[in-house]
Amino acid sequence: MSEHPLVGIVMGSKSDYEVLSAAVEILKVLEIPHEARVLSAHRTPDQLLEYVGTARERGIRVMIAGAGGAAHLAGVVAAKTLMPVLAVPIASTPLNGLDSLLAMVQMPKGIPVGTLAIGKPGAANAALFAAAILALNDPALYERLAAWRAARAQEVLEQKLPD
Ligand code: RP5
Repeated sequence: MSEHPLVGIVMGSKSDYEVLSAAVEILKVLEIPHEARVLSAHRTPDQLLEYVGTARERGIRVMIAGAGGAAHLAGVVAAKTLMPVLAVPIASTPLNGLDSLLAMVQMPKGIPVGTLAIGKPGAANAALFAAAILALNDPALYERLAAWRAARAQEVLEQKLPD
């Protein structure tokens, strides 16, 4: 997106994008400027810290971090910023994301990470959570988010069961 991004998405590997794309789709629908980067807490720690350390001054207001395995990415991001950090556990190991979920949700007291569900539902909800945070100070976004919710409700009401 050309407008300056409000949401920064980081993921530990390009392989995580299949899941994080669910967040990108929601941000696009809600017209929230965003950017996405592949940055790993253990493979590119210096570049990750540089990115997070300069995010706020570049206008980013919420971070989304998705990773699999030991999944320390969100915790490292949260260690480097006071912005809200939303974590998406990714099922990329034989433990099916439970490893990532526990790593993210069990952050020690003092450095919070808001952990969503494993996989695409969590990625979509991370984007919706980011939208809710940004909507606190953006009435137009609040209206778009309300319309999105209303559309989902309408979808349910229009569902028909077989006779
Ligand atoms: C983690 O290791 C990444 O977040 C990814 O979920 C997982 C596997 O990475 P690749 O081997 O696909 O690069 O760091």
